[in-house]
Amino acid sequence: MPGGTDGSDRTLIFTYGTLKRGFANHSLMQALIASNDAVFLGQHRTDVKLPLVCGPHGVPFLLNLPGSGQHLIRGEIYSVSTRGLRHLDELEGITLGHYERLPISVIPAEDDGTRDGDATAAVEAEAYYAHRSFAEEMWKRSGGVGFGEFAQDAAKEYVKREARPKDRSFLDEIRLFCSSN
Ligand code: PCA
Repeated sequence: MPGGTDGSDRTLIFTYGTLKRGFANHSLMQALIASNDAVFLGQHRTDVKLPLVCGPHGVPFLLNLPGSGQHLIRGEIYSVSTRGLRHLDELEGITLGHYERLPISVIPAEDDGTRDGDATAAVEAEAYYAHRSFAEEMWKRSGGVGFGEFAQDAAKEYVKREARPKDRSFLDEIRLFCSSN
Protein backbone atom coordinates (compact mmCIF):
# COMPACT_ATOMS: atom_id res chain seq x y z
CA MET A 1 0.00 0.00 0.00
CA PRO A 2 1.47 3.40 -0.89
CA GLY A 3 2.02 5.86 1.92
CA GLY A 4 2.23 5.51 5.63
CA THR A 5 4.47 2.47 5.85
CA ASP A 6 7.99 3.79 6.35
CA GLY A 7 7.41 7.19 7.94
CA SER A 8 9.54 8.96 5.33
CA ASP A 9 6.68 10.70 3.53
CA ARG A 10 5.10 12.34 6.55
CA THR A 11 4.07 15.96 7.01
CA LEU A 12 3.05 17.40 10.38
CA ILE A 13 -0.35 19.05 10.12
CA PHE A 14 -1.70 21.42 12.77
CA THR A 15 -5.51 21.23 12.81
CA TYR A 16 -7.41 24.00 14.57
CA GLY A 17 -10.96 23.56 13.24
CA THR A 18 -13.37 20.93 12.06
CA LEU A 19 -10.67 18.29 11.58
CA LYS A 20 -10.07 18.10 15.35
CA ARG A 21 -11.38 15.28 17.51
CA GLY A 22 -15.09 15.72 18.20
CA PHE A 23 -15.73 18.10 15.26
CA ALA A 24 -17.58 17.82 11.96
CA ASN A 25 -14.76 16.69 9.65
CA HIS A 26 -12.85 14.52 12.07
CA SER A 27 -14.31 11.44 10.36
CA LEU A 28 -11.88 12.09 7.50
CA MET A 29 -8.97 12.12 9.94
CA GLN A 30 -10.29 8.90 11.49
CA ALA A 31 -10.40 7.27 8.05
CA LEU A 32 -6.79 8.36 7.45
CA ILE A 33 -5.76 6.98 10.84
CA ALA A 34 -7.49 3.68 9.99
CA SER A 35 -5.55 3.42 6.69
CA ASN A 36 -2.26 4.30 8.42
CA ASP A 37 -2.15 7.65 6.62
CA ALA A 38 -2.38 9.76 9.78
CA VAL A 39 -1.26 9.53 13.40
CA PHE A 40 -2.52 11.77 16.20
CA LEU A 41 0.46 13.33 18.01
CA GLY A 42 -1.24 15.51 20.61
CA GLN A 43 -2.51 18.95 21.54
CA HIS A 44 -0.43 21.93 20.47
CA ARG A 45 -0.82 25.67 20.30
CA THR A 46 0.61 28.23 17.94
CA ASP A 47 3.96 29.73 18.82
CA VAL A 48 2.70 33.24 18.03
CA LYS A 49 -0.69 34.92 18.25
CA LEU A 50 -2.79 34.61 15.11
CA PRO A 51 -6.39 35.54 14.28
CA LEU A 52 -8.90 32.69 14.19
CA VAL A 53 -12.37 33.64 12.95
CA CYS A 54 -15.48 32.01 11.54
CA GLY A 55 -16.63 32.81 8.02
CA PRO A 56 -19.82 31.86 6.16
CA HIS A 57 -21.63 28.76 7.48
CA GLY A 58 -19.54 28.98 10.63
CA VAL A 59 -16.46 27.71 8.77
CA PRO A 60 -13.30 28.40 10.80
CA PHE A 61 -10.34 30.20 9.23
CA LEU A 62 -6.90 30.79 10.67
CA LEU A 63 -5.60 34.04 9.18
CA ASN A 64 -1.95 34.37 8.22
CA LEU A 65 -1.77 37.83 9.77
CA PRO A 66 0.85 37.60 12.52
CA GLY A 67 0.70 40.76 14.57
CA SER A 68 -3.08 40.97 14.28
CA GLY A 69 -3.99 38.05 16.55
CA GLN A 70 -4.81 38.33 20.24
CA HIS A 71 -4.62 34.62 21.02
CA LEU A 72 -2.30 31.65 20.83
CA ILE A 73 -4.45 29.15 18.92
CA ARG A 74 -5.06 25.68 20.33
CA GLY A 75 -5.30 22.65 18.08
CA GLU A 76 -3.99 19.16 17.34
CA ILE A 77 -0.96 17.82 15.50
CA TYR A 78 -1.11 14.86 13.14
CA SER A 79 1.60 13.19 11.13
CA VAL A 80 0.09 12.68 7.68
CA SER A 81 1.24 10.68 4.64
CA THR A 82 1.40 12.11 1.12
CA ARG A 83 -1.74 10.19 0.27
CA GLY A 84 -3.45 11.56 3.39
CA LEU A 85 -2.42 15.10 2.45
CA ARG A 86 -4.12 14.73 -0.92
CA HIS A 87 -7.38 13.96 0.87
CA LEU A 88 -6.99 16.86 3.30
CA ASP A 89 -6.06 19.28 0.48
CA GLU A 90 -9.17 18.17 -1.37
CA LEU A 91 -11.41 18.75 1.67
CA GLU A 92 -9.89 22.19 2.29
CA GLY A 93 -10.35 23.32 -1.32
CA ILE A 94 -6.67 24.03 -1.97
CA THR A 95 -7.06 24.13 -5.74
CA LEU A 96 -10.23 26.23 -5.39
CA GLY A 97 -8.54 28.98 -3.34
CA HIS A 98 -10.41 28.34 -0.08
CA TYR A 99 -7.41 27.52 2.12
CA GLU A 100 -3.64 27.59 1.67
CA ARG A 101 -1.41 25.01 3.36
CA LEU A 102 1.57 26.91 4.76
CA PRO A 103 4.19 26.51 7.51
CA ILE A 104 3.30 27.16 11.13
CA SER A 105 5.29 26.92 14.36
CA VAL A 106 3.52 25.17 17.22
CA ILE A 107 4.35 24.23 20.81
CA PRO A 108 3.16 21.14 22.71
CA ALA A 109 0.18 22.16 24.80
CA GLU A 110 1.79 20.89 28.01
CA ASP A 111 3.96 23.99 27.80
CA ASP A 112 1.86 26.42 29.76
CA GLY A 113 1.57 29.09 27.11
CA THR A 114 3.57 31.73 28.92
CA ARG A 115 6.52 31.57 26.53
CA ASP A 116 5.17 33.39 23.50
CA GLY A 117 7.67 33.15 20.65
CA ASP A 118 9.95 30.59 22.30
CA ALA A 119 11.66 29.15 19.22
CA THR A 120 13.59 26.47 21.12
CA ALA A 121 10.52 24.36 21.85
CA ALA A 122 8.71 25.01 18.58
CA VAL A 123 7.69 22.26 16.16
CA GLU A 124 7.52 23.14 12.46
CA ALA A 125 4.24 21.97 10.96
CA GLU A 126 1.79 23.10 8.28
CA ALA A 127 -1.74 24.42 8.64
CA TYR A 128 -4.67 25.29 6.43
CA TYR A 129 -4.87 29.07 6.52
CA ALA A 130 -7.57 31.17 4.89
CA HIS A 131 -6.47 31.94 1.35
CA ARG A 132 -4.60 35.24 1.13
CA SER A 133 -7.16 36.57 -1.39
CA PHE A 134 -9.69 37.20 1.40
CA ALA A 135 -7.83 36.97 4.76
CA GLU A 136 -7.61 40.74 5.37
CA GLU A 137 -11.23 41.27 4.38
CA MET A 138 -12.38 38.51 6.69
CA TRP A 139 -10.43 40.00 9.58
CA LYS A 140 -12.07 43.39 8.97
CA ARG A 141 -15.50 41.75 8.71
CA SER A 142 -14.87 40.07 12.06
CA GLY A 143 -14.22 43.47 13.63
CA GLY A 144 -10.70 42.43 14.55
CA VAL A 145 -12.03 39.93 17.09
CA GLY A 146 -11.06 36.27 17.01
CA PHE A 147 -11.10 33.10 19.11
CA GLY A 148 -8.31 31.27 20.89
CA GLU A 149 -9.87 27.96 19.99
CA PHE A 150 -12.54 26.54 17.72
CA ALA A 151 -14.70 25.07 20.48
CA GLN A 152 -18.12 23.40 20.59
CA ASP A 153 -20.05 26.67 21.02
CA ALA A 154 -18.59 28.08 17.78
CA ALA A 155 -18.97 24.70 16.10
CA LYS A 156 -22.77 24.85 16.57
CA GLU A 157 -22.85 27.44 13.77
CA TYR A 158 -21.04 25.13 11.36
CA VAL A 159 -23.04 23.98 8.34
CA LYS A 160 -21.67 20.97 6.46
CA ARG A 161 -21.01 21.34 2.76
CA GLU A 162 -23.91 19.05 1.78
CA ALA A 163 -26.36 21.31 3.64
CA ARG A 164 -25.28 24.58 2.01
CA PRO A 165 -27.09 26.28 -0.88
CA LYS A 166 -25.89 24.83 -4.17
CA ASP A 167 -26.42 27.93 -6.30
CA ARG A 168 -23.27 29.74 -5.17
CA SER A 169 -19.63 28.77 -4.92
CA PHE A 170 -17.96 28.84 -1.53
CA LEU A 171 -15.75 31.72 -2.72
CA ASP A 172 -18.90 33.66 -3.63
CA GLU A 173 -20.22 32.94 -0.13
CA ILE A 174 -16.95 34.22 1.33
CA ARG A 175 -17.16 37.42 -0.74
CA LEU A 176 -20.76 37.97 0.34
CA PHE A 177 -19.85 37.32 3.95
CA CYS A 178 -16.94 39.76 3.86
CA SER A 179 -19.08 42.53 2.38
CA SER A 180 -22.01 42.01 4.81
CA ASN A 181 -22.42 43.61 8.22
N1 PCA B 1 -10.44 22.32 8.85
C1 PCA B 1 -9.03 22.57 8.97
C2 PCA B 1 -8.90 24.00 8.62
C3 PCA B 1 -10.18 24.61 9.01
C4 PCA B 1 -11.10 23.47 9.13
O1 PCA B 1 -12.24 23.49 9.50
C5 PCA B 1 -8.60 22.28 10.39
O2 PCA B 1 -9.35 21.73 11.18
O3 PCA B 1 -7.45 22.64 10.72
